[in-house]
Amino acid sequence: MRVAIVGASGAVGQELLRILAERDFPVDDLVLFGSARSAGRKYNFKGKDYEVRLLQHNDDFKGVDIAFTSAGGDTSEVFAETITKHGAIMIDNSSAFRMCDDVPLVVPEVNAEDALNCPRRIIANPNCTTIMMVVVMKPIERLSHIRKIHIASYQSASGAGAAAMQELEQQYKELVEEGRVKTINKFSHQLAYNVIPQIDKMTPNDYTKEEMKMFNETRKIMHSDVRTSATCVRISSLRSHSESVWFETEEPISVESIRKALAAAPGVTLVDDPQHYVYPMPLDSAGKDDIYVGRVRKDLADDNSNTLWLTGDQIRKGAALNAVQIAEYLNTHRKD
Ligand code: 2RA
Repeated sequence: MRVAIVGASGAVGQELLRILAERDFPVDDLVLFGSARSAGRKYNFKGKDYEVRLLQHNDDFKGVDIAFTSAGGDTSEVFAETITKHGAIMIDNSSAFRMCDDVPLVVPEVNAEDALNCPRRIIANPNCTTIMMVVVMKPIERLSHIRKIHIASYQSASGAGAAAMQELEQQYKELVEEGRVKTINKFSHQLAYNVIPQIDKMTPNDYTKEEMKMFNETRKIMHSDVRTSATCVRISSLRSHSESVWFETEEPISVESIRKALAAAPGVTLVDDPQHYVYPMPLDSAGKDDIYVGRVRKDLADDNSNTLWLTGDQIRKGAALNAVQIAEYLNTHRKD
């Protein structure tokens, strides 16, 4: 396969290179694209160096089978036609097309077959917090329909990209060396020693875009009428997002049945021995593929609800790994 990565220098682009190599995805040829800032840089893939080309409106995508795009929604919108016009399938990590009726929104553990119906040759990769949650909610949905989900998220700097991770490290350095933070560019406030209860822009209903993504994307991926209400929060961990999730099912379900379903679910690792202080934390899930789940218990406020804690690597399953899994599914199931 001829594979392209748009946004090759970013945190997700770099993770895509690692994951394609690790999983031995059948790459016969690789083409890397980036902005004027990253054009000319070289990255190694399986022992060979590849130079980043400037993304332009030309025929550079001729012969490309799969194009992973992770350079922001504006770039995806502007270049979608250029990328797909010669037949490439674009697996897009941005939010540009996620809610379009003619673009499938796919998490392979949940709705892999939706990827086969992509008339625009675009498949959208969902938002990271949504991906992590639906991987865990799907096995529970099979026990009893989930009617409502409440979430508080704990999102690492990695969600805002490689430069934001560097900014967090810089803020801690400035605190140690100079006693105050001077660098605040990527976040709207100081993040070091702080939590920021806003991710992405505010919308007119006073929920953020990140929170509305959790509401809308969950329904589309799970083909469900579930209502999700989230408060998304940036915390000062570097990598891996976590979520506290309360979910109400149509029928009451036991903690034991949830644990059993999660232990058997693809992409999920159950780490749940609270009496011995065993539960998953972002430091444990960083660099790993699965979503880690613990603290499964009854919701004390509602007999039909249970609650759990999950954590997963936002750059891997929350972005690059999910995109590569979609490509793997297409590779084995798509006819043309
Ligand atoms: C964040 N969810 O953590 C976003 C990234 N897609 O900022």
